[in-house]
Amino acid sequence: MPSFYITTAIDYVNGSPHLGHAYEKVLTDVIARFRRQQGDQVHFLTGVDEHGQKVQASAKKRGIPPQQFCDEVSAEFRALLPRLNISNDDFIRTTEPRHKTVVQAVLQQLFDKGEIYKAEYQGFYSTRQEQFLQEKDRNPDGSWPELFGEVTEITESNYFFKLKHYQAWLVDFLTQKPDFIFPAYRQKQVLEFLKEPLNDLCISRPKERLEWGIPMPFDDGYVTYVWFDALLNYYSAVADKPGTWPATYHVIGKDILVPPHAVYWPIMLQAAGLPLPGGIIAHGWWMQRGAKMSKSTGNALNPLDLVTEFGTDAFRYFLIREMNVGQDSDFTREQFLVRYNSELANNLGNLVNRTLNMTTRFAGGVVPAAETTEELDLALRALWDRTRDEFIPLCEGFQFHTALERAMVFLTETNAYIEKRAPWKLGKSTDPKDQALLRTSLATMAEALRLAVALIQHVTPTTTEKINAVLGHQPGAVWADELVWGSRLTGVKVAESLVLFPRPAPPAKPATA
Ligand code: ME8
Repeated sequence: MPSFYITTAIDYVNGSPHLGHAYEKVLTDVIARFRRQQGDQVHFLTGVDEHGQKVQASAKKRGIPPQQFCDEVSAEFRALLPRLNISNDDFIRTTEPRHKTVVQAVLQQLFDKGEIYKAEYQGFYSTRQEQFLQEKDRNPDGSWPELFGEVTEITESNYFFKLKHYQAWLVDFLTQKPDFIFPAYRQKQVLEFLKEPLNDLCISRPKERLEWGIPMPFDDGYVTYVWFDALLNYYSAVADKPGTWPATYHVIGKDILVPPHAVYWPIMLQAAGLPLPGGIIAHGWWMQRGAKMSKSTGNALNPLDLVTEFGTDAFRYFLIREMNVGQDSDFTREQFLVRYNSELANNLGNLVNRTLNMTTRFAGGVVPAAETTEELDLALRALWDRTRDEFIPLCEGFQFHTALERAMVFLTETNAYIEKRAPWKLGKSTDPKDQALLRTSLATMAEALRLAVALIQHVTPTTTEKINAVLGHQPGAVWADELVWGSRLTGVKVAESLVLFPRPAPPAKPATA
């Protein structure tokens, strides 16, 4: 079995999870489920980033020790996963001993090899971004961009990692492997960034300034810079699982691509003599009215509210259908409702209702065998073959939004087939030809429904399961076999009804005085 190791970014625990965090988990889960059903041996890791200034400050604000603060907020992040039906195999916290041990071992190894040195640093520091700034980071008017929050000038001794030494190697690596970063235009941006000379990376923080971190193994007066610590989670989580490293893909947001994932991380691995990951998938941002949704801006939506109102699968479906991986999307409730009503309730929900109702009404609830193959039937089968043959490569190329659009077209056409055949009219006729056509249409709609929900099962796993159950269908182990138009349901007894995607309650009217 080919092994496939996929990770999400690990979330800072300085606030509650929001829609952006939920999206990244769902996207990674959709890829993981897709690969599992393709027969890969998948290992899926997610987790939380618990060290650093921001977490220390948030704990202080709450007046509790940082570990207690992390325990509370991490539990909230972990609890989100089952609500989103995330199929992760592991969940890592950077305060766990298994992680700290590996971080310290890697630091010691790099120190012993001479890849880390001590030097005096004088310059500007952003606490919000936990990074040292350079003159080129200033706005044209000389001020510091908002993003950096409060910027202070400091002088201190620190440990530095020899990033500069690996710059030429990294450029060469990225040039040789043009598909390392998805989407491809982001890889070009990384190469642009690498046209400027790199500075060595300051990877320590003196304990007087930051206590909440992993102590440097060779100098107790310092803790490790949060990014150096955090990036290593991908490796530390599987250090005891032979054959798992390297990761096949890291899924992250575009804000943490350059420099952490596209520059620091490959260089850290190369310096430590570890294999590089297969690739990085950098998704875009969920926005609200043009601004990035984030904890600090205060415009973040709580994903649990939408899951509670519409159900897990509708939420997953919307995120994957709406966003073109790599680009940004504005989140609006109106757009959510449009897709919910037209694609899930009308297209899919109607096909389910019609199939169950008509099979019950005209065939005693047992799916008949198809008897005729007229042009209408052949056209729908041909559309199915095209849909499946396009859908799979689209998913392999992370074009899930277009893949789902193709699945929706197939559902729309299946509903159109039913309209044209009008089984309710055929049911009134005693002509044997009409009766044969009726049986064919019932067989066709049931088969089309079975196929469509098998196709999208990595996006809507629970819905697919529910529909298979009412169709009396037990899917086989090989996904590809499930996608072949056959007569899989002939003679099967179906349920009478299934409520899926109910109409949302209208918003409560404001109380009048
Ligand atoms: O960056 N839309 O943590 P984080 C889409 N701890 N994705 C978003 C988003 C939005 N509006 N806002 C955030 C960190 N994200 C570090 C990562 S990895 C070794 C360390 C994504 O909690 C963001 O791009 O700020 C990132 O991939 C993830 O959520 C965690 O963000």
